[in-house]
Amino acid sequence: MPVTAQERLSALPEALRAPARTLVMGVVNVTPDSFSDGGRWFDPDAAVAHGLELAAQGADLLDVGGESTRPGAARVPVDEELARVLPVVRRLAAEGAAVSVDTTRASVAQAAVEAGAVLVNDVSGGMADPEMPAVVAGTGAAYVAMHWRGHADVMDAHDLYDDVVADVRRELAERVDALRAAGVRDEQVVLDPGLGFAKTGTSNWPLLAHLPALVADGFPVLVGASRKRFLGHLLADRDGRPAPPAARDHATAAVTALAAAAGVWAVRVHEVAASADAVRVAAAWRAARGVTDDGADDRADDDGVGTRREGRATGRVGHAAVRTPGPEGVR
Ligand code: PMM
Repeated sequence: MPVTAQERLSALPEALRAPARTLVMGVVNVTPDSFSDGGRWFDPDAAVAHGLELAAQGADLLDVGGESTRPGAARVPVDEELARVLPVVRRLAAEGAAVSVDTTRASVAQAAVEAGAVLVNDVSGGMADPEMPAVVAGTGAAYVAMHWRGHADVMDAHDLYDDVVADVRRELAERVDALRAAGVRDEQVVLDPGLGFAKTGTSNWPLLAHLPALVADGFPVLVGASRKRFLGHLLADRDGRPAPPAARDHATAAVTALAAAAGVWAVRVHEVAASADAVRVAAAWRAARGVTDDGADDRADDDGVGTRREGRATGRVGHAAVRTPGPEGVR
C-alpha cells in the first residue's frame, strides 16, 4: 500500500513529514567526549542554548544525544545517559522544537518520547537493544534505523564488504523486516546508510554516490556525514595529516548539497547555517530538473532533456511507495 504524506512519520509536525526540501537536523551532543564537539554542550543549560541557536539558524529538528559513538568510545551507563538527555529533550520540546533522541537504548527512547521527543534516532537500527523495536512500535514515534555492525569500540573491524552499497541496502532491508515483525509501521521508518560506522575510509563514498538508489528503495533517508573522518582524510594537508573536525564544515555542506540533490529526507549536521542554505540550493536544483515527488531523480540521461519521469516540477522530497530492495544489487 502506498504511504501518503499524512501517514508518513505521523509523530512529526506536519511540515516535516513530506517537506518541500531536505530537512536539516542539528546535532546537540550532551557528552564530554564526542569526536567533533565533545564537552562543549555537556552542561544542560549550554546544550539547550546551543539547540535553540541551531533552530534559529535553520535546524528543522534537534538531535539530542548523551552517548558518544566516536570510534573506540566506551559505553555510558544508562542512568548517566538518561540524566544527560532528558532535561535537554524536555526543555527543547517545551520551546517548540521538533526533538529527536540519539540513543540505542529502548529505555532511553521511551523516556525521551515521554519527555517530548518525536523521533528516535537509533544508530544501531534496533540491533543494540532487543527491546527497541517494541518500544518504537508502542510509542508510534518516527524512527531512524541506521546501518550498523557493532558498537564504537569494535566497529572499525567490521569494515568488510563485497559491495558496500548492495550490502548496506540488504542489511537495512533486514532491519526493516525485523522492525515490521515487532509491529513497527513502515510509516514510522527512516533509513540511514551509517557513514563512518563500520566504514573507515573509502567505503563511505560509494554510499554517497549511490544515494539515489537508497532513496528509490522507498523510505525517507537520513545522511550523517558531518565532520566525519572520511572528510578529514579528503582534506588532509600535504603531509597527509587529516583536517581536524572543525575544519570539515565546508565539505559537510558540500555533501549536504549533493545528498539533498539526490532526494534525501534529512541531513544531520553540527554546523547548521551552511547546510540550511545548501538544502535550499538543492531544492531549487531539483525543481528546475523537474524531479517529481514520487522518488529519486533516477534519469539515465544527464542532459536535462527527455526525462523518463515526466511530472510536476515540485522539487519535493517524497516517497509514494514503500518497498524494500530486491536482491539484484544496484550497480
Ligand atoms: N552519526 C553520529 C551520531 N549519530 N545518527 C545518525 N542517524 N546518523 C549518523 O550518521 C550519526 C548519528 C556520529 O556523529 P557525532 O558523534 O558527531 O554525533
